Amino acid sequence: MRCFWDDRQRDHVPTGEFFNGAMHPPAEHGGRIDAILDAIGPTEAPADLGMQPLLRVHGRDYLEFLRTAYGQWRDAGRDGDAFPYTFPVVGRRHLRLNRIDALLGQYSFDTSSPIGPGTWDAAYWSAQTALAGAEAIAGGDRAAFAFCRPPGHHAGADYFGGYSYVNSAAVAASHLAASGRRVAILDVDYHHGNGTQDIFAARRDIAFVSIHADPATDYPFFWGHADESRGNILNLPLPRGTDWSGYLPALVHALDWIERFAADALVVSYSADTHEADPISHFKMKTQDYTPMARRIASLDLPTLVVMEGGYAVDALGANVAAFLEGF
Ligand code: SP5
Ligand code: ZN
Repeated sequence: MRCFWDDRQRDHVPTGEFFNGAMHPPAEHGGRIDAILDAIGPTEAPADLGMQPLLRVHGRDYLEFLRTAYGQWRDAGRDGDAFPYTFPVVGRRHLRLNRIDALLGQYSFDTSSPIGPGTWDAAYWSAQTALAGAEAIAGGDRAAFAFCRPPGHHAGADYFGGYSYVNSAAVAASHLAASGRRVAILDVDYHHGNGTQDIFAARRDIAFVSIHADPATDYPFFWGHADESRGNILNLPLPRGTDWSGYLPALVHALDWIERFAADALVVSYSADTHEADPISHFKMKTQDYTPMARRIASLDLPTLVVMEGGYAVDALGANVAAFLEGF
């Protein structure tokens, strides 16, 4: 299987994240990178397809904000990473605001996703990496792996959050759909892929199914409930403590639903944060479970792009990714 990676994805170097009333070391840190690269063998660098494929998913003003946010933060006299602190919960109407703190809140939904000097470049090349994988399966490959980092599935059309800035899986899916394919997205990250769901909520040619921790107990809390399912959206929340025996029936349900959608291509938002050792998550998957999981997905017999999302148990991360890719 061809694997894609761009070294500019190293340029996102978060210094901390805020939750539970305190700053913590970032779960999504650069140590994840070599753990995965060492386990998957040679990678190819993506071509640069430019901004147009990103603009199918994200607003121009949002991308321009992301590109310039850190510079504006520095110009405002701030040190360290940029963080939001005030959010427009009353309504996200389109106000033309200038102050960087207003913009950070307008274009985000949490305080765990810092913007540093290299965040834009890393997120841009993460999307290009996903596009390179999409091109590989469009060209006839049965499966490809896009090692995207930072992750993307929490980023919406005009917001960042959940360590996500540009929604690489969504960019790849809409790129595949632009040439007439029906595309299914299967999101197996521990956390609900709220950004991807929001981006494609009004689409008929792109379906989104997510298996994740019940948002009644876990981040991102406000999305991912079963009753959001409709038409092209299926949410399958599972309780904390779920292991492979509890996960499999949900996966079978998801795969049956994808078959009924009659997709031409599949994008998998893959994460290893369902692993039992994950420091911020509460499922009980074991490394050896990821191979049968992938085999089940491969049994759909669709051209499949695997996009890397989360996974924070660095000591197990390489083995978990390799076990998953082994199933294709
Ligand atoms: C891509 C992805 O997996 N994003 C996840 C973002 C989760 N951020 C919320 C962090 C809150 C973690 N609380 C953990 C408590 C650990 N004791
Ligand atoms: Zn996650």
